[in-house]
Amino acid sequence: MDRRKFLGAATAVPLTAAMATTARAQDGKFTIALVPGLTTDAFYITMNKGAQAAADALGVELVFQGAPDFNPVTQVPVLDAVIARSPSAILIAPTDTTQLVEPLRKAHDAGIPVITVDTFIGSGVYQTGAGDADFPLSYIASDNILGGRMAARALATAIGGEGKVYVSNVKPGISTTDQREAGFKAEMAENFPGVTVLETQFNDNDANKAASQLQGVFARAADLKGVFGANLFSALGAGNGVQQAGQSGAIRVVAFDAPGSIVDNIKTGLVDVAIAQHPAEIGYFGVVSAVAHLTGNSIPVSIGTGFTVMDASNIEDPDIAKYIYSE
Ligand code: T6T
Repeated sequence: MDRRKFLGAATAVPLTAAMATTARAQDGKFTIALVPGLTTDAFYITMNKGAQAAADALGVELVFQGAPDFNPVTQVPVLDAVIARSPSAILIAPTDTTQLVEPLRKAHDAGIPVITVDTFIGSGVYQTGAGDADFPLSYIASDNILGGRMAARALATAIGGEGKVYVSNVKPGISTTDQREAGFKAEMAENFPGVTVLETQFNDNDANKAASQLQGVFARAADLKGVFGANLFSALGAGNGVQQAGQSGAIRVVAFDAPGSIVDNIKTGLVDVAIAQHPAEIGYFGVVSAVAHLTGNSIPVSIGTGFTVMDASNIEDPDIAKYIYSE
């Protein structure tokens, strides 16, 4: 592998010895690795498409390599294998805020620039010189606190501002879904006093588990009014649980993420609202930022991408439907 001295001009971050080289493949192209939370999730498949579009436009090679489930235990060996191939830069959605810090430090210590996409490590505030997890160059993602607040407003409105709801979530320690739950609870506490938020149900990213948990919560609270599915699998499972309990339209569902299946559920009335992220933009800006850094430009320490709120009133609009995730 041909490594050349980094001779770039202005950079937003201090240039340390470890960061002072960039790697190009033998054909002279930069190689950028994208390590998703898991490979089979429509969210990351869509992110990869956006990343590939940027890679094509900029003439760099993109490698998409991840684990089959959303779990640090399976993600870390994939990351180790990626680091061993010395890519020019790594874009990664770390599956845990703390457990990915040391594995990613290996990349940083090897001089491979790290940018986190979707999820973050540590506090997600990078390049401050504080803490032990601020070495990634940039964090590119949705504003997940805001997304959780938007979900709370949608669910509170759907249930007329009164009644019991709960959050169907993945597991603690994931920056995105932790923040969505925090935003959801904060919004309910501040603005919807008539809404009671029951204990969160953690499903380990397993839609079947989320469906049985819905039925369990309903068995314990027959006056359950609504559920917020904090990511794709939580929302899909919660919706299925509502349907299996024969409560479609009675227990209201607000979904985070927008795969085709959730959109179908909007059309049947099972799901009220889906908050679509813009994963293709996250992937696109990830590659553009990596190349900008590799060619000597400064890059922002954080880039926020937007949301599209989908419901029965707008889902047929092509300007809305274009944000449905690719499968
Ligand atoms: O919601 C997305 C992503 O933002 C989150 O970090 C993990 O779950 C998804 O990939 C959806 O399954």
